[in-house]
Amino acid sequence: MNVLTVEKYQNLDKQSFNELIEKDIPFVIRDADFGYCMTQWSADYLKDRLGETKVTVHQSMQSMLNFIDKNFLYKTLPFNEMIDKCLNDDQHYYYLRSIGSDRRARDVADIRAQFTEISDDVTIPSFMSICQKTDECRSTQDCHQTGHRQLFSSVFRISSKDLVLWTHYDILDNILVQIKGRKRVVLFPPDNCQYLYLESDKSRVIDIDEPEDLLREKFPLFLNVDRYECVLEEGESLFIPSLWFHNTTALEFSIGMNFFWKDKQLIDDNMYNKSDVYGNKDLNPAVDAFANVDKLVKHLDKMPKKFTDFYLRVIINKLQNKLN
Ligand SMILES: O=C(O)CCC(=O)C(=O)O
Repeated sequence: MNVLTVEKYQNLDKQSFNELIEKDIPFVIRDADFGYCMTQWSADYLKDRLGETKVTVHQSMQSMLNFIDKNFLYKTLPFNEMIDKCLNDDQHYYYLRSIGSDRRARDVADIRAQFTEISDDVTIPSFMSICQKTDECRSTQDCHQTGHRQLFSSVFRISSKDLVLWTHYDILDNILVQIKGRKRVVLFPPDNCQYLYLESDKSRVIDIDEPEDLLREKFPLFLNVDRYECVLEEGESLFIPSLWFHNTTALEFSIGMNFFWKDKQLIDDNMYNKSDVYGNKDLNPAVDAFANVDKLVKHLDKMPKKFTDFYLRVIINKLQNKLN
């Protein structure tokens, strides 16, 4: 396992930020100013402002959320109660990932629209060139001209101390802002996907810190990963490029948020799934390709094993050549 450090920067301007984004490698910004929230948000402040606002959270008896065993339930409760439970419930762990008000209407998470009492606390720093409702742009075309990034969603993330969120990828670039508490983030590059035992967008390797001998038994390929690590301190923000796998551990009670944006070329080329409210549905051509792989396997299975294996090898070789 190759362990690498995520670089940290400060005093970024538009140009240096864009240059770093272009590299498509995660990096941390030490001093990005997202407004009043950076200094004012605390458990008490949010309880006071958001009081009875209902939120739906993951609740689990185990700190490591496991999407295979489904070791969690969804609970809807008032915001102030959720915060108290995060801090004081020693039987359970809680995780809030805010969502849109109406998922059937394809409503995406928008922290400032869904939590209006705190909407003025959040401003996206201008060096990120993320298009805001207050900006003049009326269309993607306008954003092309202004060089704006297209904001897709903004998500509230609150978790109990020690909560671990499973390794997954998103198809959008995002900035994860850590406001209260420290958080460890481990990332794996997209070309490590063959080592991660994927099930859709998530890795079946739930405990990425298991001792090596156990990993060797259960997930031997996982030992080949390049593991990029950082601890996000309060006030730091992490750029997570699309398709980079990430796994987070709240080292303390944690308050944060993140901003996902869409790639303009992919919007223009109609690549995004229109019903995606989380930013984790694969691009349209990838979905078609997966369906064709299923068909391909069906065709191959019609033949005797000797022929199936032969043609499978020929096809794998053809695909492998495409990668090189
Ligand atoms: O830290 C978290 O709560 C998860 C963050 C995450 O998955 C993301 O920013 O895409």
